Amino acid sequence: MIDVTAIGEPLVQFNPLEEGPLKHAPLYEKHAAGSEANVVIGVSRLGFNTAYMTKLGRDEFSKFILSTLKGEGVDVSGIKQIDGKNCGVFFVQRGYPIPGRSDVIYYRSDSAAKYFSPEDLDGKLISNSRILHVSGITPALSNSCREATLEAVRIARRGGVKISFDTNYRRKLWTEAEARQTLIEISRDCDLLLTDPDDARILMGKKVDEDPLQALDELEALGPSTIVYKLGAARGLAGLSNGEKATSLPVKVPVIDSIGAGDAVVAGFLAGYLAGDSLQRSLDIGSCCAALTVMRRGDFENLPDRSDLEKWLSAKEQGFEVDFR
Ligand code: KDG
Repeated sequence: MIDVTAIGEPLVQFNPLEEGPLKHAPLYEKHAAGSEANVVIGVSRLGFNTAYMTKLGRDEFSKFILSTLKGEGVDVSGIKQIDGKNCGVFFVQRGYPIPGRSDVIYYRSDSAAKYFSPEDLDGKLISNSRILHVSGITPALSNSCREATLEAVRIARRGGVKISFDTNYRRKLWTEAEARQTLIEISRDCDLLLTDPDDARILMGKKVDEDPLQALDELEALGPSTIVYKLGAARGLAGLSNGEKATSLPVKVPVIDSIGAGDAVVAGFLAGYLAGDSLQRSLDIGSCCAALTVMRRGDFENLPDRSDLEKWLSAKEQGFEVDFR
């Protein structure tokens, strides 16, 4: 049995060693990335079985992505490699023009993953999973990716597989008007909705309540029984599960690269959910994963294993005044 199967587009990330405009960045680090790949890697590190479905090419970057996923223990039997297309790439611009914020510049418009279609879905893999995880990025890539995402959700529904959906609206891929219907459709079908105030506005067609606990009530009307509301580095997380609500305050950490924080929240929360942890603990795990991720370049490298997670959670309880020697 697989705990979490995800579909999405893995990407190679180039992250400059220095902050500032990319035009003046001479040196870059190469990382594997992509929202849903980050999530399965995070869940896998916390001790669960994961699988990933996508299309890659046969280029060196596709080989790099494959070996990274395998190395992190992710089942890659649902990944197809095709001729003539390459793995997508993106660059991160850090700390400019807004200090502490990162931006992404994509080179992915004809990537192999864009050609993923419903025929590429491994229905058995989905039905054999406890959770199917999808995000709002995949349906934005192409019509066939949109169809594949919706079909994966239907397969999961039929098989009683829980659906986790991170709205992840990416304005560089589609307009709000294009995204809205699809995001609403998946939100109505999902069991776990992971979103933030900007995406919630798209879903609800209006600004949601400033008070996160009220906003959760508005979002619950869409249908999901569990919601994680990502409020950013200053406000942390709020969540709802079967009528119960909780919040998790963020820990202030030095931010090197904010990209990947949202996926880290999803990975941590899903790990808590799968373990049957309380809503509070699941949110706290998500919050820990996000804090660790932003402290270095790359989306998932800093995600914890079980033992580092427990160290963090106990240190947090003691106000970080703890000596592990
Ligand atoms: O959440 C991090 C992702 O944004 C990054 O890895 C790139 O998947 C990506 C995307 O489509 O923006």
